[in-house]
Amino acid sequence: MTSTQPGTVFVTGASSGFGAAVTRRFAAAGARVVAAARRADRLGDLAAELGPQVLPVTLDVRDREAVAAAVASLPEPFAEVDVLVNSAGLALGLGPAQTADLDDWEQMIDTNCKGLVYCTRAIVPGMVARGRGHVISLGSVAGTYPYPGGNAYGGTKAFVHQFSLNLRSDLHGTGVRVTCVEPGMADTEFSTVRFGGDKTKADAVYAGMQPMTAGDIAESVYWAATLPPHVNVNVIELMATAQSFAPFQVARAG
Ligand code: NDP
Ligand code: 8X3
Repeated sequence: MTSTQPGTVFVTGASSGFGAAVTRRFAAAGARVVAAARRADRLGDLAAELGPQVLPVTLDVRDREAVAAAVASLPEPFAEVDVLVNSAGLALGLGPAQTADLDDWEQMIDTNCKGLVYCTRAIVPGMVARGRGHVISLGSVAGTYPYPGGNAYGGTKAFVHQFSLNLRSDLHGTGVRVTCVEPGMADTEFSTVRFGGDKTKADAVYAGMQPMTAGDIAESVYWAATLPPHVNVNVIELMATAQSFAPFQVARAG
C-alpha cells in the first residue's frame, strides 16, 4: 500500500470555511493548490500566508465560460490537476418553500449544482487522459435527511450526492476516483451567508453545542485523497456528535 501524494489540487470556495481549510491542509503537505473563489482579497491573503505553492484564481463558478477559461489557462506547474475539491456553495434562507425567495433558490442551484458540474466537466478530461485524478465534492447531510426550511438547499445537495455516484460509474476503469463528503453542522461562514449576514442569527445555530470545524472536514478530504490509488471512498457522512435525527412530524386534527 502506497499512499497517494497529490501534486496539484484545485479547490473552489477557497476564500472561506472548508475550502480555505482544505487549501491549508494540502499546502502543509507540500501540494500546489489552485485556490478559487470570488473574493480576490481573501485569496490574496491566503496566498500571502501560504506562499508561491498557492495560486489564487478569482472565479465565479456560475460563469461557465470563465470556469472553462480559468482551467484552460492554468500556468505550469499548476496545469495538471490531480485533485479537484468542489467546495464552493451556499444555503440561502431557512423559510418554508411556499414563501421562499425564488432568486435564492436559483442562486443555490446555479452555484451548488451548475457551478459544480462546470468545474468538474472542465477538469475531468485531463484526469482521464493522465489515467489518474480525484474529484471530491461537498454534499451535505441535508441531501439525505430532510428538515424544515432545507427545501432547495437539500435538493442541491442530493444532486451532488447522485452526480458523484454517477460520475464514478462513468469514470469506471479510468483510474479517476470520486468522493462525496457530506457533513452536518460545521462552524464556518455558512450560517452567516444563509441568514444574509445576520451574525447573531448565525451564532445562535451553534450556541450551546460543539459543531465540527472546517479543519475536521479538511482532514476527511485529505484522508480520502491520500489513500492508496486502489482505494475509492465513495461517500463520507459526518456530523457533530451533538447533532442527530429528529422524529417524524405529525399534523393532528383539532
Ligand atoms: P463558507 O460560506 O465558509 O464558504 C463558502 C465558499 O463558497 C466561500 O469560499 C465562497 O467564496 C464560495 N462561493 C460561494 N459562491 C460562489 C461562487 N458563485 N463562485 C465561487 N465561489 C463561491 O461555507 P462552508 O465552507 O461551510 O461551505 C462549503 C461547502 O460545504 C458548501 O458547498 C456548503 O454547502 C457545504 N456544507 C457546509 C456545511 C456547514 O455546516 N458549514 C455542512 C455541509 C455542507 P466567495 O464568496 O469568495 O466566492
Ligand atoms: C449544512 C449542514 O445540517 O446545516 O449543509 O444542513 S446543515
